[in-house]
Amino acid sequence: MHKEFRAKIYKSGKRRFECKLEASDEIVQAVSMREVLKKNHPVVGDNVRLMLNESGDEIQYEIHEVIERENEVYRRIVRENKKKVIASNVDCLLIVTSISSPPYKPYLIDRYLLRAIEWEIPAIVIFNKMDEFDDQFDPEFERARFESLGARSFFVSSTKPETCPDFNELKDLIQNRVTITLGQSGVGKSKLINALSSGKAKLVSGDLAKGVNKGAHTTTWAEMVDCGDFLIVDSPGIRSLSLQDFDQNELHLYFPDLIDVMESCQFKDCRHEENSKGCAFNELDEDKFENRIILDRLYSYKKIRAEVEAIPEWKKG
Ligand SMILES: Nc1nc2c(ncn2[C@@H]2O[C@H](COP(=O)(O)OP(=O)(O)OP(=O)(O)O)[C@@H](O)[C@H]2O)c(=O)[nH]1
Ligand SMILES: [Mg+2]
Ligand SMILES: [Zn+2]
Repeated sequence: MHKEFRAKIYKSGKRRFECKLEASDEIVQAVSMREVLKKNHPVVGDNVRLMLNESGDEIQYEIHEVIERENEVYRRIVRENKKKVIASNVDCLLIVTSISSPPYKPYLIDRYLLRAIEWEIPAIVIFNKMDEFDDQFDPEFERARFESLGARSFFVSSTKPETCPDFNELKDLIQNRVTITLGQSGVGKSKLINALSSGKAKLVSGDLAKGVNKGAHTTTWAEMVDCGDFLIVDSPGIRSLSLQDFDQNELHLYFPDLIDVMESCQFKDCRHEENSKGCAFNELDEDKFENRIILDRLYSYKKIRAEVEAIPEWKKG
């Protein structure tokens, strides 16, 4: 006899999956039918149809179908030239960065924000480790950089959340939603989830590798963390975020904050290089705060453009 259930994937493995049953909130282990694995390997966040197979002595839950995904959070594996889905059906991305160590990398955040636009998932930038703040870091500038793109940002300390006014506001914002933390190893993704969950989650976090200011890749699998009123997917640190599949002719569409200046440039097919006299970007008054942001973002755009231009067409698939 077969009984049917709806469930959500909390942890995904090669063939075994941890799922939460929709009707009872019970966590169960399930195996996936081979046809399902071939078509769409289930990932964290997937809603699935399970059957309880009670034939013979064995009683087991089997995944018979992955319900169509609303969205996918993925990265490109350069070596294999394919995409690897990390999670699905998320309402919001928490792009986490540290302002101390590992050092803050604005251009890496820009890359995540490109994907956020592509996936059509709202993104929030989390500046973590504010307890280690020094004036090398300019919060006002960095926040404004992402604001012009429509991404909100929060300044927090995951080790001392009670000291940051932004913390409760962030918590309010993610109520009743499914979010995912993304970012380099060691920026404090797991620690942040523990802090946001008010003690419900006890994820392991790891010290930075000695002397090199790099994370130790403590989290190795994505997993759904139940924080009571909201769900957060903790994900493993990503070393670098490949954008090799982007089309160089469409890249500007992912920089909505630059479009106005780009369109006002009098030169057709302008590459907005520093030495092109009369280019709209070179006419900007650099003393103005907002122009400094635009020029910094232009720098980021040109860096990524050079990178995608160097990728042969056949590798973009
Ligand atoms: N000072 C300070 N340290 C922090 C903060 N948040 C995290 N850390 C420390 O940073 C280190 C890395 O934290 P994790 O939570 O493991 O970082 P992660 O992003 O989950 O790293 P991976 O799982 O490797 O991707 C740990 O030693 C944490 O205690 C913070 O707000 N302030
Ligand atoms: Mg972690
Ligand atoms: Zn120009």
